[in-house]
Amino acid sequence: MTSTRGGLGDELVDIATRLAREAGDMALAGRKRGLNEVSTKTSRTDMVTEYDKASESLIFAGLRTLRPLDSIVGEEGASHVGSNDITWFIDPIDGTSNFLYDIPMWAVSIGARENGEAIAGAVYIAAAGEMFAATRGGGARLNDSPIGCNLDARLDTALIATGFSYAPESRPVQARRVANMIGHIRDIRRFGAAAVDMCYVACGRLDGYFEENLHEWDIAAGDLIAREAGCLTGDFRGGPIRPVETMTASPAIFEALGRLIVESTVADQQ
Ligand code: 2AM
Ligand code: CA
Repeated sequence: MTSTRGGLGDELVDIATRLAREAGDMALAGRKRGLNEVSTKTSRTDMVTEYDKASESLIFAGLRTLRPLDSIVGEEGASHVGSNDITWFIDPIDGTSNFLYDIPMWAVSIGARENGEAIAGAVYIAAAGEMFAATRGGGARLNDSPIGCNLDARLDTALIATGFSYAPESRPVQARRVANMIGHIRDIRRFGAAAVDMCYVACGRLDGYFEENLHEWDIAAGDLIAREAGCLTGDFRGGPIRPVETMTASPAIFEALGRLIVESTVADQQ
């Protein structure tokens, strides 16, 4: 049977949710038993565990079996160059520091793009049993119920999440920016998992989120889920979302939040 455009999104989101749940439940069970292998990647605080690798292997194997012609890019190195126009982006554990410290704010994130445009995505917060999912044009869901962002947000009462880079030299600049912003909003949250933050904006648990220096696999699923929930996503100055500069917010505060971020940013004084 030839899939229609909508049909393809449904097929891909079914695969994404199934594999995200399987991988997340496996990692959660493993975390409860304890970790044996913990090492660092790009900096002394950028961590990887055996479950980042096991989760990615499980998802990669599933995608290769179910979607043999698709391309695959994974954070831990999984890679396949396919022969059609679908590419999958896997973050096998988003929020690895939380996973390491046994804080429940981590997720498996799987997003699919067709010719570069998001078509399906799933973010599974295993410790909470929460599956966020979306298809292009089909809306966003949390555990099969439709979700929407907080359309009544105001900047001066907005709850905003952010993250700080793993690169030590970027962190003081980012911290000063937050210090400058914090008197103009309700408060700041720093949960430590980009995909979770984007899904939280999507379901109205946050009013906005911004972060720098991410990667495609961090945002591929969360961006679609947020947009399908009625959020706007982009960079800080009204351009398209980019992993190096990511903002997700209720349309009611999107522009004002971008302005506040830009105005609050002061270059490193050293
Ligand atoms: P990870 O847990 O998969 O590494 C933390 O601020 C969030 O940003 C997490 O989602 C983390 O993903 C992600 N992240 C990805 N690259 C990052 C980087 N270079 N610096 C900081 N956080 C990064
Ligand atoms: Ca990760």
